[in-house]
Amino acid sequence: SSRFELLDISWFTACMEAGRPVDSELKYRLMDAFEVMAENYEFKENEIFCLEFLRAASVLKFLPFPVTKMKDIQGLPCMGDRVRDIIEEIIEEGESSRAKEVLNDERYQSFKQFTSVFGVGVKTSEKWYRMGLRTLEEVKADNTLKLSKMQKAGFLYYEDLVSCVSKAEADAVSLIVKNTVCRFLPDALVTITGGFRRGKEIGHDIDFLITNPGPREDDELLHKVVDLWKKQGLLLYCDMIESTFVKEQLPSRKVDAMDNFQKCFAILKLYQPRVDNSSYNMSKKFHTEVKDWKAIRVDLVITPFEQYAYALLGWTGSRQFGRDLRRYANHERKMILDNHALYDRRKCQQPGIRFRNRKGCWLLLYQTLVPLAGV
Ligand code: 8DG
Ligand code: MN
Ligand code: MN
Repeated sequence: SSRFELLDISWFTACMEAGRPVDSELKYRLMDAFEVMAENYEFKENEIFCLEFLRAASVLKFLPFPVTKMKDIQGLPCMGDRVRDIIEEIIEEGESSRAKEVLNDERYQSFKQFTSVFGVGVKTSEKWYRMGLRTLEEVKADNTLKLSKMQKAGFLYYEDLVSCVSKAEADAVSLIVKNTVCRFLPDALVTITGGFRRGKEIGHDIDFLITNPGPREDDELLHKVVDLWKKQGLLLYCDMIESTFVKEQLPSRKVDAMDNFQKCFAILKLYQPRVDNSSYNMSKKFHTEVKDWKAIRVDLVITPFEQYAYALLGWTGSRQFGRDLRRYANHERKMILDNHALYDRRKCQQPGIRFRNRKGCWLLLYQTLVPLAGV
């Protein structure tokens, strides 16, 4: 039923409180199959089917009991027909023919390779695939392609960027970020967000949220930080996004909306002591240089202090949790949550006005939305 399409937070919380999720071989096999299916739908830009499998994977992940038969998933939310078919097949046959088909699919394999490059998304992959390109080697060999600055960096530091960031590396970068920020704003709060704040051991990047609790604000802070790293030779790439937040602006109703904070998507050079002495000695012998650093993707986001709590919630993720939280706020609490504030729709003096946005989607416009208290 449609009631179950919403992730019921109380049900979810009950599962979390019931203890650690119970893992079983079969559950991992199911989650892996769902993730492959979701990814393939993402590559086909079918957001609805993609989300269906992502939600199903999230539900299984925190299920406090193992799944061994169809009866185990009875009454669970987010188990639509497409999902159930795969569960049934995996329970009976041990694997999913559909997921296997996807894994062997040429288009899926190419998109998987292409999107592993920083700066390459589904749109670019589609373009390359249509041009007949199938592997990253073929892309690299094609010098008619116009790569963006971001994609060039993506290829240049490819090996480092696909190898995951460890917790130790995150801590090392965290020190660098804190030291640099505090040079310019001594009282600034610098917090790791993203996967590492959720307790993950590895990540694809490191996310930071920066705010200043004091009266002082510095619109130039992020520029100063980045400029210093440039001078120190630590900045390998930087894409600065200026803030587009307007106080009177109405919140975005899109479930997947990004925010309007000033931010920087960067690649930093993290110097690492070499553990492996043999290559060092070899290099001394042959007078070649040994690379003693690793390229690391870093996201820096800066927020006004009153919006810090909402930014922290949003940037902590996961993406799926954020989506569900916003859906819950909207449908069950009649509120609107985004990375800037929480708004109560019932406190509106005037009813919302329906209008179509540029993409032709219906939106509700509230003229008198007042954000609830911030930090
Ligand atoms: P990972 O890096 O370990 O792979 O996982 P992650 O840390 O959860 O993912 P992320 O892509 O680094 O994003 C961190 C969270 O921030 C994610 O759950 C969604 C949220 N988020 C926003 N705004 C934006 C945005 O503009 N871009 C991205 N990439 N994420 C955003 O709230
Ligand atoms: Mn991250
Ligand atoms: Mn990130």
